Amino acid sequence: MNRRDFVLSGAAALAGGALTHRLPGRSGAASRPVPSPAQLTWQRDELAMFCHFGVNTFTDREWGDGREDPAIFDPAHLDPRQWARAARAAGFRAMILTAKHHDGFCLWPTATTRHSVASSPWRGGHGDVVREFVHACRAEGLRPGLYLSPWDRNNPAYGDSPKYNDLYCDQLTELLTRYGPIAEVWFDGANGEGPNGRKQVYDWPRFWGLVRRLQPGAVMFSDAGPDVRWCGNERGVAGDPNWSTVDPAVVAVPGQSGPLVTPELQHGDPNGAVWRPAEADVSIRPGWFYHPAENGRVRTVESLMDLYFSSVGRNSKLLLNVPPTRDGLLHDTDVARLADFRRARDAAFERDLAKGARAEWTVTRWGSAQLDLALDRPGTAAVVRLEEPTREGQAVARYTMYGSDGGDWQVLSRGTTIGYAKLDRFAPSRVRRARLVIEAAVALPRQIAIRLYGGT
Ligand code: FUL
Repeated sequence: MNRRDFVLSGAAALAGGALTHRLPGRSGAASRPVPSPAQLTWQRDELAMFCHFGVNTFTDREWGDGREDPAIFDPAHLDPRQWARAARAAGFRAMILTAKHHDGFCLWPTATTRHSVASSPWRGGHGDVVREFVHACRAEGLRPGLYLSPWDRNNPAYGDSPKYNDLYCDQLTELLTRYGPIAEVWFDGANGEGPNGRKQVYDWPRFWGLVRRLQPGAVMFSDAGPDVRWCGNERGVAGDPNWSTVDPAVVAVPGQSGPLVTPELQHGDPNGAVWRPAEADVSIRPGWFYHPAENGRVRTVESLMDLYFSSVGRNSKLLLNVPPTRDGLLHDTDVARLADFRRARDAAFERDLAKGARAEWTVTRWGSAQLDLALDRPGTAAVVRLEEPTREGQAVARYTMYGSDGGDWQVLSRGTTIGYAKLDRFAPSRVRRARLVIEAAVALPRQIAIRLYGGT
């Protein structure tokens, strides 16, 4: 029996999406979850910078206890434009600020509490870090995001659940109505005790509904999404496999734990009913906030490249924290490291041997598929980048990538899921022809785009 139902040839077959095709008699793929436009845009950023900044920056702590005196907040040279320039130069497309961390200190002049920049000496109490941050993002073409910690160790209303939920919604309303479009609202599930020793019961459906109403174009991040999920660790390592679909019942609200939760966050679920891709957050330094003692412990460029491969290269997005100093600037070492990271990526992905290659895409109705490439310019490949057209969902569950220099096929890499992007590194290999074999899929695989990076 001929299992090959459909063959596409020509260089154009490489242009993912340009030659989408549907096999007769199979409609299951159409009913699978697909990303919203906001989720697609979020993932295409690939790289976002996280900025942990606040009273902890001045106390040298990671978690404030809420009793910090606002008088300590006085960055002499605060310049979010410098953060944004460094981010943009390094190829980042979004930036997220801790508008409020667990200590409850608000980086904008809020009407909800006196525990804010308005009570600090910075800019004579007339400053607004959030405003300067959002302006800097816009000026540098970055999409702004805000983190508003639900845990608040300062606010006396915390633990008085209806009252604090009202206050938290007021804070969200200020942040989401004063500063124009916000691309991502970042929630964690932190839920410790407040100043009165009481715990808070958060009203997540209300918070999410409010964000959706005020900023319909924003994505919301948390363990439980609803748009973007945590990858399950703070090491910047997405799962392998990593499905962008999840079962929403397994992680229903932020802050849940249990034996099923971490695997679901890491790997997603091939049969999950909702599209909720993973974001991998990690810091360029050991801590999230700036600590002078960590100036010699900024990640190396090799470590940053490893993070890129374990996040963007595993169908995730990298949210890399680069904490501003007490001066309100990114440290020179961090800025230099970001620039090195950009140079290393530019060098690794400079030459695509598969560009212009003649391609033949074969797919069976049983979910196996094959892409054959005859390279225009044979060369030595060391990295392959695979992309599914995720606008139509995610299908591939297992694949092998082969290369040949004219003789037998050699295995270059094997993998599980592809999704938005999959990057595999392998020992440099001479390649004239390449073959991707999709061995398992949960829906009909769509045209895969391949880039083969290497040199002559
Ligand atoms: C966690 C917080 O407890 C850490 O301090 C940090 O902000 C990290 C990104 O999220 O939930």
